[in-house]
Amino acid sequence: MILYAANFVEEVDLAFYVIYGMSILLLLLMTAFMVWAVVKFNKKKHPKPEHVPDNTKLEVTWTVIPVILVFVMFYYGWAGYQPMRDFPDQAITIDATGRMFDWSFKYENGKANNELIVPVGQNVIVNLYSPDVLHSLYIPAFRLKEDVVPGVDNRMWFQAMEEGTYDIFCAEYCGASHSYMLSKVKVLSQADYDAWLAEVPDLEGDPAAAGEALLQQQGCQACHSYDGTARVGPTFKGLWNSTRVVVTPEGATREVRADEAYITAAIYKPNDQVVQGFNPNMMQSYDGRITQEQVAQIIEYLKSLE
Ligand SMILES: [Cu+2]
Repeated sequence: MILYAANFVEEVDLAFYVIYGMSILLLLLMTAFMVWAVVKFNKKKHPKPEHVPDNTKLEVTWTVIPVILVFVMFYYGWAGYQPMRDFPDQAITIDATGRMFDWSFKYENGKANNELIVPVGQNVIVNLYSPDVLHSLYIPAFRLKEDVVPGVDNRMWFQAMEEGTYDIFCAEYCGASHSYMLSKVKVLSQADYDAWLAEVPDLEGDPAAAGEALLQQQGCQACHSYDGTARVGPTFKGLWNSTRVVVTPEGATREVRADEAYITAAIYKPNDQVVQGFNPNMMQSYDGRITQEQVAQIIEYLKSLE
């Protein structure tokens, strides 16, 4: 028995193989016919043009057969697609937000994560939101791809059938770091999922750990590494208290120290001072998404990164 990662895989694959099989068959038949025609109607054998009379039977045949083939393809395509748009009444609902350039997933109990954690064998509805540009949530192993459009309430659903970890891509070109807009679906057993969902880390009294969790949740690592490599934005490693040359929107450069004021400004008004060598306007303001208190937690975590 073949094991499928999710409920739609079997039908989507069937539609694919039906169309693929027909394409191969048609390719072979047409190529064979062309070769036969080249030999049969060779100019040496037929030096003068000859009148070829109508053949109604032949014309009807080559119209009706392709029409039937196209409808067969349509049938399998529709049979695979229709259930994806037929949403179940009973389902876990997760809000997914795609933004330049990361994914975040919010659960009914308020828990947020930058990976999609789901239980095996349960219906999951994923609401899709984008605050900025077009993205597309693509889970190849589940044969699912749905556009994430600003201002449009789109959604997808699935039922994972195999525990494991699967890739998530953004399948709609959304900017310079589109190809870094990666995440994972983790399919857990029901018990592991329940435990994961209920687990709210107690970060009270540990601002650095709270800051780290927040950066994780917001997907900051998509653009800012922890290990010194430059991505779309500068690395977090060694950032705290370092001296940096920044460029203002007017093009002036100046030297600043990465202190509290600088980091706060970098989160709330990221484009007012862009580190030299990095492209401006790559980051949106996190004003309204990260509180002052959370900025302080992030700063505590950055201090620990030296
Ligand atoms: Cu994207």
